Amino acid sequence: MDLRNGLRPLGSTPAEFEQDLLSNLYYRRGTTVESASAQDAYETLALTVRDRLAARRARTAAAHYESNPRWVYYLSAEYLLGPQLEQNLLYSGTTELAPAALKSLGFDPAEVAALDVEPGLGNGGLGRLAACLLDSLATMDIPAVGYGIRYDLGIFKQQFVNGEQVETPDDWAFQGDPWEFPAPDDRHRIGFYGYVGPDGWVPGEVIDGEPSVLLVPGYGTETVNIVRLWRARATESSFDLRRFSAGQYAEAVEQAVRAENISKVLYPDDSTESGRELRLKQQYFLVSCSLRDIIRRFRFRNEGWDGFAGKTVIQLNDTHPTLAIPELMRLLVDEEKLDWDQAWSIVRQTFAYTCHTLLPEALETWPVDMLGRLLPRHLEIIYQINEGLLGEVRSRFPDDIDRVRRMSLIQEEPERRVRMANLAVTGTFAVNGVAELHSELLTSTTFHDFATLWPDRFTNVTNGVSPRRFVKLANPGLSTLISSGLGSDDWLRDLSLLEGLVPLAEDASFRSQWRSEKRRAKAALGLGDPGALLDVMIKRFHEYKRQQLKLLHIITLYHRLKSDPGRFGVPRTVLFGGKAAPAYTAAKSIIRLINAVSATIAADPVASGLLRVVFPANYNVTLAEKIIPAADLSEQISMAGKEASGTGNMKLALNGAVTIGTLDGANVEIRDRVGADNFFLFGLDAPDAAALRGSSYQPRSYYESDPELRSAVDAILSGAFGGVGQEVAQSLLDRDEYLTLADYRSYVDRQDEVSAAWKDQERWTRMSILNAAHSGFFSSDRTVADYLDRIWRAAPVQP
Ligand code: GPK
Repeated sequence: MDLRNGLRPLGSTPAEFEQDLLSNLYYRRGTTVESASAQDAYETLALTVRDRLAARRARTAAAHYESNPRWVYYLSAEYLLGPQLEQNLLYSGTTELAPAALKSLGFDPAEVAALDVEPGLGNGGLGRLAACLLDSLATMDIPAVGYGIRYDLGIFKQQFVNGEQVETPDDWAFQGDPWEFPAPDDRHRIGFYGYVGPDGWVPGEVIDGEPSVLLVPGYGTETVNIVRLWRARATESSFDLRRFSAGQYAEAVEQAVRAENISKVLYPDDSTESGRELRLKQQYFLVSCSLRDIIRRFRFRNEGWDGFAGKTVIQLNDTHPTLAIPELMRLLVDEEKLDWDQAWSIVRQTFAYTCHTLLPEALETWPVDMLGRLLPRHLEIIYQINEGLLGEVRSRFPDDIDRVRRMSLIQEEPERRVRMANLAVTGTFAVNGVAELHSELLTSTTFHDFATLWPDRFTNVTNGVSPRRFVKLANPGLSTLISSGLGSDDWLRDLSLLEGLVPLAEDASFRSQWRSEKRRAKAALGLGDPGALLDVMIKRFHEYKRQQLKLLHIITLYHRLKSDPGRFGVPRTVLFGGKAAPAYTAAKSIIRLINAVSATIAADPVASGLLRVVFPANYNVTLAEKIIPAADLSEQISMAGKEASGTGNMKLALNGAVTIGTLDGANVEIRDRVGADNFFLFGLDAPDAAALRGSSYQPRSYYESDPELRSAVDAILSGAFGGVGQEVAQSLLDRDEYLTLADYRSYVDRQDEVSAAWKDQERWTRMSILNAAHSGFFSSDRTVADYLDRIWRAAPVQP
């Protein structure tokens, strides 16, 4: 059957959509209009919208089958997909149809839409980047599949109790997930533990990986790609009936529970290694299931192994899926009986690796003992890969023992550990950083030895964000204004067209409409005074990102207000959003202190009208879509040389926020494009910051010589904010690992210029429009185009 035209077309009129809703309500939900709950209505709507995408999916799959293309496979432990309903309404062209049909059936569209829960299957930037890349791959008609883990519990929900972060589980799929297609027949059996016998690995424990599929529609095209998420399932034999009959109920299911724990929970770590065996199990589970699936798909249209690397590129999203390298070696050598060299050449042509960090503590390593116990054959393979690597190093650099020690896949001291980043560089044909500065620092520092050995392997692909998600869906009002200014909405598929807004920055009536959109977005956030400058810092909490610097600025503003209210610059609302890893005590202290400062200012009648600090709990994609359109000022204030790229910086600039930032990550490229006049630069650059860190940095000397800084720090130390957060100030004085005090003066002075610029609203609006106009480069479509050109070399297939 020809799937391209063998399907009955789904309705496109309101009456037909209503009919489709009704049949899903009856036949798939098993209820009636009269007895349907809001949840019934939501699930029915989701199914009705999903059907439309599924029809496109079938046509896409047929086109892919026919053309037998080269595939891009994206392996990622995290995907922060964001709310699915609004996206799928937009991408299926039913944004207007659906609420009208719901209403005419007697449902409240707003109540129904509010039931959509975002799958929080990621921590932060890395997981959201994966989602933006999938969006762009589909939009650009590239045959691609994302592979990940379907965690039962996503990133924890954050609450504040007495200002402190409290984590609760995110049971996101409690009601089931109507967007998912379970595919239990595509299970794969995965082993762990055991020993290596004469015929290869004999696992001591087996579990099943069961996939479900989420549809990933392209915008303005027929293509619908997929992401496959694996869930761990106990095998049939794992239930112990004998024990159950003996009344040992817990013991009877113990093995099953242990197996299914593998996909139980997303590790809420960001950039630091958790060191838990369960996490290593998750990583192996992901790659083993995914590789078998990739091979299964290859076999649809291909035989043998000669063509495999030509038809397949597998992108490793950070080191989390690096075990794919020894796993593919094992499959090829032990199971497919290829010789080592042939297998290694296939592996080396198949994988590519994206590094997302510069923090040494974020480079994953695993104890040799643990890895060898869990995956004995993989450890052997890693040793053999290491022999090849070190042989090459020795022949290129004879007698350079120190180099051999640095490059080895095995760290010897203080404990033997496998260095996953070194393995990832060794087993791939391309390694990229995620912004120009980051990629330069990778080759000059983190991977300097490897870049010396294999210079051609290293490249840069600057991150990007989906304009559909972060402009069109997040900011419909501004999107309409942009389309009317540009005369079409083609910019949603070619973001460089935003340059056409440049002349409109000089058009007073356009500026006034632009301002109205900002005010509207602020009003929607419920932030009171829409005339106040909305100063936004939204990102994970980490000391290198320096929320504590923003906090010192707030306290300084507060002190100025107290001493001379008449002299105060402009009304400001400072908004924080973000979570701290549950075990990251210092970051949690900063959160607590922010909430305490917020309360102190709110309780002060002199200050509260002019300065507000708000910190909505549980920052996630849903909340980001509300905050980003409203932001006037974007805080990108990490210590230079620490933030790999940042992507919030791009989302905010695209929505007309002006950046105050250091020369770090992609800030550098944003400033280059929007122009130095439309960007508030401050602080040490990466070389100067590294030099200061390398010398004997004395944070106290800054404190002692700057009265405003001193009184801000003293206020915290003296307990002026509900008596909390002294440890934050103390650690700044004693260590200040990220040079907060060194950058304080330059930051505060720049903020004074921000306030002065805000007073001239026409000038500010011009800057705001020019930020959006010059940020077209930061579309994830451009990022995908760069990956295609530099790494993936895959071509579009139109359904
Ligand atoms: C980097 F190493 C990591 C990590 O574990 N999680 C994560 O979100 C971020 N990142 C970087 O911190 C950002 O600079 C970057 O924009 C983002 O990944 C996407 O590349």
